[in-house]
Amino acid sequence: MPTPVVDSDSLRHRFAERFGAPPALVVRAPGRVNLIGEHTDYNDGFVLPVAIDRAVFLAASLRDDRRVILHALDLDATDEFTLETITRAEVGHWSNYQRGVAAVLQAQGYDLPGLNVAFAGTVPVGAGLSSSAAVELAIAWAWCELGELSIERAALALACQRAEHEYVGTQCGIMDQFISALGRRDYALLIDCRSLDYRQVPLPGGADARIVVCDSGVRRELAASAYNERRAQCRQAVELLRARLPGITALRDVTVEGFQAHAEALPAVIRRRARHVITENARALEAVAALENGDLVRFGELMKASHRSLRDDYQVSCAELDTLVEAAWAVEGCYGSRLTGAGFGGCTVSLVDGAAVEAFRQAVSDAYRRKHARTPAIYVCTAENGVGRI
Ligand code: NG1
Repeated sequence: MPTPVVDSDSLRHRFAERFGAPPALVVRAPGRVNLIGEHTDYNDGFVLPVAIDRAVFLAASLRDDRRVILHALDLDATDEFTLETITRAEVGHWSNYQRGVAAVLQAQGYDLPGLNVAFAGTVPVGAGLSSSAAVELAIAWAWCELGELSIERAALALACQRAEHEYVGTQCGIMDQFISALGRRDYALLIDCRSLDYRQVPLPGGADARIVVCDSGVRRELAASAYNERRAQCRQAVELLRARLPGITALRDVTVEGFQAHAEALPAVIRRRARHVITENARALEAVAALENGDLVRFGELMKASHRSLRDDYQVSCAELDTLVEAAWAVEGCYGSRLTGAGFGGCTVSLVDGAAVEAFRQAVSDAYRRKHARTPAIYVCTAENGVGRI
């Protein structure tokens, strides 16, 4: 394996080794963790992600032709394409992210220069911390700066989402690209996934509470098919509820009270799926109010309720995630904990008093080792700015 690149100095050095001169710029694009609002984005609902201090770092300089030379340092792999006619690499190839971003920006009328690029990252791949969006935003930002393009951050996020739909083939929501573009140090981002309105929500200081991510190490084989099945069940719930609640177009439009009045119209499984989404939207909004009032205890309770709902109603948890979450709940100084991302593996997110972090790390690791004979990777995260030059 190549030596990992973990900071911008080593990246500059590796770029110069590769291309014979230092880069013109280095870009950092963060991964993310979602604090609450799970499986709500594709139901036009609310999410509350944070950009974290694990990121993709990308070094670039201009070329005087229209080629794009890409070096993926973590993979020790090189690829290139021409901006004259952008083609897709084979399905699953890492360069489809950069190809897709280039193709979408050019289709939007932007004139892109050729680039030499080297990149590496500290976002674990496939853990649900959104390394894909970080890769997209990093290259998009390099084109903005070196090509002197003036594109608003929200528009850049939308272009990257389109690249992922059209070039990578993942029908993702807008949460990941939005937070990688619009994150702000010490803030979470409330996103209305229907209107795309957003609001920065201040987080408590690090001594008061830390965001701790625990990676179960379980990769999410089941996730893709189950994810599509959940999406279909949500659409079915909307169809059935529309007979009683004319005018609704997504579960976002149904209040908790409206749901309770009409829940019996739904078959049992669909009812549980809908109940998760509808109550999760309410929890996400209440969680924002709790943060704004400095009420971390209430915020933590809402995280716990979110996990129970994901486990029992949406049925996207697994034994490993439940172990991590229940061990976290038992730690004094842990406000709350829940699975984050699509589920079936990946990570949990916890809010932990700054003074309790070491005890938390110990207790959760011990419980996980006892029950599943493996050690979870634990990241104590800070909330960071969105994509930008460093
Ligand atoms: P993760 O599991 O973090 O990739 C997925 C979706 C999100 C959202 C969550 C569930 C992709 C790329 N992302 O996140 O848009 O729907 O599940 O809240 O599919």
